[in-house]
Amino acid sequence: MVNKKAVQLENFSIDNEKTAPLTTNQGLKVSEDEFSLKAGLRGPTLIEDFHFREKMTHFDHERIPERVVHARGVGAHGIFQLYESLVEYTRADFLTDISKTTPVFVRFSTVQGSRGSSDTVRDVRGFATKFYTDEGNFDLVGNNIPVFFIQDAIKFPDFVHALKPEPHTEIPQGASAHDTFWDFIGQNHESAHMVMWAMSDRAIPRSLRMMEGFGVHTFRLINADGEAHFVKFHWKPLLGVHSLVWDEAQRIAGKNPDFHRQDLYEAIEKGDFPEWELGLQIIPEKDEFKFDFDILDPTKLWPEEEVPVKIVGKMTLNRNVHNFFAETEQVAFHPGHVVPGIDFSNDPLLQGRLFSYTDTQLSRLGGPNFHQIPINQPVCPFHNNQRDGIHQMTIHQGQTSYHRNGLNANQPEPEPVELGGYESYQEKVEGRKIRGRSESFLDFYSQAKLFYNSLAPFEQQHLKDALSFELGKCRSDMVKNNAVALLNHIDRQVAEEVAGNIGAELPEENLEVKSDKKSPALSMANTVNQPATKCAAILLDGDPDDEKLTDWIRTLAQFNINYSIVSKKIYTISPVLKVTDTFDTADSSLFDAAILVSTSTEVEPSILEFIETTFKHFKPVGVAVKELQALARCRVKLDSPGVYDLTKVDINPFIEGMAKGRFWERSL
Ligand code: HDD
Repeated sequence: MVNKKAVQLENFSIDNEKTAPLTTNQGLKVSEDEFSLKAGLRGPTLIEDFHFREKMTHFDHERIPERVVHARGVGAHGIFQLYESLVEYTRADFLTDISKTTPVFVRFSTVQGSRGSSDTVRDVRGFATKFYTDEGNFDLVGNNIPVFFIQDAIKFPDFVHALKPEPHTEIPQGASAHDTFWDFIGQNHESAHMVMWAMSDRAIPRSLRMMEGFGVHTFRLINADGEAHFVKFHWKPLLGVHSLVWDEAQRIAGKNPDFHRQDLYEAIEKGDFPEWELGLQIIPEKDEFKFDFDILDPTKLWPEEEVPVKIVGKMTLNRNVHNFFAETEQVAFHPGHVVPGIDFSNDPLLQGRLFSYTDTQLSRLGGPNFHQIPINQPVCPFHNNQRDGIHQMTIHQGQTSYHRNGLNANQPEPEPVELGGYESYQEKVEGRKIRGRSESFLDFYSQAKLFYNSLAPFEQQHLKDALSFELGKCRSDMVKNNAVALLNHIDRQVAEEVAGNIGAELPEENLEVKSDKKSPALSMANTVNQPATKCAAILLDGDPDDEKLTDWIRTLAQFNINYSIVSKKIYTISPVLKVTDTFDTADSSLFDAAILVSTSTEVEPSILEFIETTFKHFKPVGVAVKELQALARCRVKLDSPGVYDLTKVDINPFIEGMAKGRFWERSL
């Protein structure tokens, strides 16, 4: 199957690894690139040194402004394949023609930190997908959390100013644990639902490959007869939804700040292509007012038990970028990039986004021609009368650049709707000009409670710990008290525990919203568990039994589990067994499980620490020690859940443990 986007990008690619003479940008062959042109070997550099000046000027201007939010990210190419035609709902060809394979580009991101911040910080993750369809680009610019902090886009600059590092110190980087963020939350109770998600384990994903994605807003699908349905878009990862634990996430932020981007890159290079199914929640127009929330409110989700997710296709990320800047940094998403058959709703957050995204590219990418940058070009032809501007790449031929024209038979001409021209949905709209919030948007707490109720006990505990951590980092008593006052509307017990932990006042009156409603789909405890593509550390202390080790490694490979052999020094044990990491370069936080193989009578402290933190982070531990007394000083006990004595059992139970992932029962 030809990938139209890959073919198009090839036309813009240059393989610099091929032998070619070094030239200036004017094509002049350069004979010397190490020494500037000087007046005498020890003399000053001459201004006529055009080669030096060109090289230096280009370098001086290599950086562009980072994204005002979502600055740190990583991207990959892939394809989208539809399972069944959605012709009943939409006329979009990539959602109706199952013979089509649509190229996609996805960029994942964190929100708060700058380009150089760490991957594993507590934050919402951006999940932006560009579908290069035959009818133009469709961008699904979503997050890994299905709701948002605010209801109206006019508050976005305020929210982001509060979230970002504080203006007087530029602290903290890649963190929301600070006064201005929590001040905003305490003052804006519409954030109640989202902040519960942001404090949950969803905000510290194990891998970008193991996150859900959500379009968040309600959009519209329009079919060929002009009928509309409301829709929410979901991405469901085939590997399941998994998270890190907070202590682990913080360690990784130091041990490997590139943990997520490296994981994505390596998985794709290895052929473990990440996959997500596209799911749609669909509500007929006539049911718009049937729910106990307003479907236009972006702080509300549609419980999957009430509005099932219809799985309609699959996205596979199968190619890394050739050049990070050209592709990942220059890609420009916009929720307003839609195709015929997809339209907006009146969600006031979405409406505001429709302005912001093109606007921001003007300063980030330097002008109005950013759509001509290869990664942003559609794969279908594009013609109009827009002209000139900074970095115009196209040579538009001809005399006319206006509509209507007689000189060029009115070309390019608008296309009738029946032939694929876009038509906005003809919604009837009437109203007075007013700044205000619909009363139907005023229930801030019910779904925050629904989310909390739906979590497994260990997830609830993590959420309370996260709140206590974040608010514990705040310095203002007013900020802490206000945050607890917000929690008091959601869950009294949460408010009480957090207030106790951070020394804040618990309001006298219990204002918690009364509801036992749960949505099991919201808990990560109900996700898919499998061992594939996870990574085990095999820790060697002394000379191993080569045969057994080779056998284990073969079995791990059968389950597509990655591994790394870690020892004091890097060396080759046998043609198939190589130590690739030392106890200095590896850390338990970077692996999903560990096996200790020891022939010593006393295991070294650094190795014990490795095993103990693996255990502390609830991960499976395999132990194959010659002398049990070697473990005397180790806090990992062989009878604990998820600990396997590999001198007694074979590796399979350990692999089942890796599939399960975490043994939360250790903490309860
Ligand atoms: Fe946004 C970037 C997702 C609300 C304004 N946003 C950006 C990116 C993602 C989102 C994933 C990074 C795209 C990339 O990888 O290049 N944003 C969301 C979601 C929102 C949301 C899911 C709520 C449902 N955003 C939102 C609002 C506004 C913006 C309300 C302003 C009115 N967002 C921007 C922006 C960014 C951006 C300033 C920064 C860089 C960019 O657009 O290209 O325009």
